[in-house]
Amino acid sequence: MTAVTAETGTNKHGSPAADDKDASAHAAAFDAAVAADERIEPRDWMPEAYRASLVRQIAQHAHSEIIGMQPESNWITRAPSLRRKAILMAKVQDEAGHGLYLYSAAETLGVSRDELLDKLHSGRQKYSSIFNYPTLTWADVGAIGWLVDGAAITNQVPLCRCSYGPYARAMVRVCKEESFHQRQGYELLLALSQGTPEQHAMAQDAVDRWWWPSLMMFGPPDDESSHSAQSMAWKIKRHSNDELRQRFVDICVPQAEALGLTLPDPDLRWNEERGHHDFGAIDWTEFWDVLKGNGPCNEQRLTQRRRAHEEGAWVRDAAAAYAAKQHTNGEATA
Ligand code: FAQ
Repeated sequence: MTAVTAETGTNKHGSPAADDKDASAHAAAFDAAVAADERIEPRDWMPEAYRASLVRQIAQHAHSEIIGMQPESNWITRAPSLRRKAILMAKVQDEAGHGLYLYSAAETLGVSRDELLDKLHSGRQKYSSIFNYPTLTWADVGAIGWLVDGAAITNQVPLCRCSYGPYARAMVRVCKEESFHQRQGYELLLALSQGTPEQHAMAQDAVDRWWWPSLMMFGPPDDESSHSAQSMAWKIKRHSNDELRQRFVDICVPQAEALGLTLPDPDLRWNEERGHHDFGAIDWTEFWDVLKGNGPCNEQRLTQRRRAHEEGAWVRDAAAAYAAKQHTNGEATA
């Protein structure tokens, strides 16, 4: 979007500083840009509520990426081979990278990374419910790759067309990497499923435990989703929570068959009329309970995150001191 920019009278928070006429011109230009599928860029005028909603979603997404490193990193030291260990380390590092792209995208909206991390650590911002479940066996690494990364891709591919430019562009690279993650999980589960009876049982048990929480990743049902209607009108979201959840179920059913594993839902069946799979009722009480902090690992995840942040303080201080020194040296030689 280029018609109206920050130079014509907005501050970095996007609130119109000019008179009413200017404000309505800004709003009209914003609406026209969204309607025309143009991208909104950081220096463009945007409604304060649009900015706030993006900060909320991008921050939650970024937090999910870095908290999401914990369940899988739990298995790095116990990976069954050097090959599996190298793959898993690369995957967990990718998640850290995704967090960095996303915090950078949020920073373009006028919030600092420190502020966002502080909100995560004090429980004022959320991260995905899925990462509050434990990784009990090696097969969980495969189930996370197949189901959790699979759900993440289903949700994130449409975000590559999000109306906010920096978020949409970050998603392009994230989705490419998530595809690799999904495939490594699928391949890991396939190896286990075709292995010994004990390995097959371990793979099935992991799928049994991760299936329902993966469906919850898409958020509450549409009639309970407080942000969907507005986010879709602004083209932040392109599809509703239920639409994406259905798409994910339809993708997973044939993949589970190919894996030789069963999805733990007796009500799962093809509905010819709808052209989709019907599936059983999701336990939304469990979902809201996990969001309130009562999942099996909420406390552990946040405690570990706060500790990692405190223990990394010296690294951040050293990097800042080095950057300041480089800056001073640069000025001296200029
Ligand atoms: N967990 O009105 P809606 C990954 C909250 S990345 C926790 O429907 P919205 C990669 C929601 O924030 C996974 N909270 O909200 C990886 C809101 O609360 P608020 C993360 C949830 O935003 C793989 C309230 O419920 N992906 O996995 C959840 O329109 C493997 C009402 O909900 C993203 O963040 C939930 N599942 O739709 C990493 C993608 N669902 O803010 C490591 C971007 C909803 O009012 C290993 N985000 N809530 O207090 C989105 O697409 C959307 O934000 C949704 C939720 C679809 C998640």
